[in-house]
Amino acid sequence: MERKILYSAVQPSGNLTIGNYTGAIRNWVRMQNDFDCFYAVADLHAITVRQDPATLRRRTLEIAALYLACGLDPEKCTLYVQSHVSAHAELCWILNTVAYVGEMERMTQFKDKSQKHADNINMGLMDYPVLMAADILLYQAHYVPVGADQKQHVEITRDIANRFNNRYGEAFRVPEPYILKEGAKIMSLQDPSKKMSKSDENLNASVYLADDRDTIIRKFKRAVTDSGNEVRAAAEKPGITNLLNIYAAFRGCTLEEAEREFQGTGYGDFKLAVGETVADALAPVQEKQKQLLGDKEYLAGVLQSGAENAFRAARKTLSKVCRKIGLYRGE
Ligand code: ATP
Ligand code: LTN
Repeated sequence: MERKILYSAVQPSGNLTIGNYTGAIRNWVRMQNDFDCFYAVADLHAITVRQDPATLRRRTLEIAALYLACGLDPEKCTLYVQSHVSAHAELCWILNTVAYVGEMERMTQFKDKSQKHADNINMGLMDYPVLMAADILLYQAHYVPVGADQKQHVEITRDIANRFNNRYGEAFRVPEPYILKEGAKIMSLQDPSKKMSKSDENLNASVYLADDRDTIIRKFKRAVTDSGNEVRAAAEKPGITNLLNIYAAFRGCTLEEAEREFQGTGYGDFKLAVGETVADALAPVQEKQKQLLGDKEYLAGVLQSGAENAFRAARKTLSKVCRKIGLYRGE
């Protein structure tokens, strides 16, 4: 039986947080045995906000190393850098002709980022979801494992695919988002009404995968909670609920199991337990990433064969699309 296809990516727009890990990468690792997986470092997406070139270059490699350190196996899945496969930008251009300005302006992420980067509302920022649609549709993906914040972008990808298929004939599979409940939306430790984000200026708001043990424990100790003293998940306790979610995601248990475990525990001890759990889980990943970054040749090799693999798959879709829309390719 043909294996189903999975596509996902993370942008090298900052240091990865535990949200990126629990919402995305951790699930990618679990799925690599059962699906045909393509995982990219989305550098073309990252430049929609201003990036320092040297930092972007370094981060791209660091994230690739992190993918491997988290357990992605290049023998089982295709790992590559988005800009190494030019078909992404080519298909994006074509899809731009079926995507509407109005629907792009309505995207939550576009609205948030336009506010945050008011001095740089560039065309790429608005076009971001179309490039993401190109990423996914090029590989005929069945599923897109992402955190909850990206659901809207997968939905617009479905709309674009359907619109194209209706107008020009079947060219794309219509993908589905794949969002796991535990860890799909980790909130900021300083403002639990806001998603934890790698580009948050407040360094205490996010726990980075690269943070050392003491830093992790300190950040959890300082996490904003409420004035009560009961460790349980509830709408009026967003800080504690977030910490319970993080704990459940890292322990691989359910929220209810986490609540039961901490019944009667004080906030201080609970926060320490969450910090220690996260630090314990990240230590081996950090060690492995360091080791991998010491072997740049190996990493470059993995990314090169990944890009070749991706290109072979992407080329098929792109030729089909060019044919369907009438781009002259010889008789
Ligand atoms: P930025 O702050 O630069 O927008 P980000 O931290 O939101 O970055 P992305 O590169 O946009 O990260 O997201 C990569 C993946 O991680 C996506 O699948 C996204 O849904 C997931 N993700 C990001 N933040 C969280 C979070 N707080 N909780 C769960 N998943 C998350
Ligand atoms: N926009 C995504 C990153 C991303 C992505 C993709 C995710 C770029 N291309 C394709 C899934 C599929 C984000 O997480 N911010």
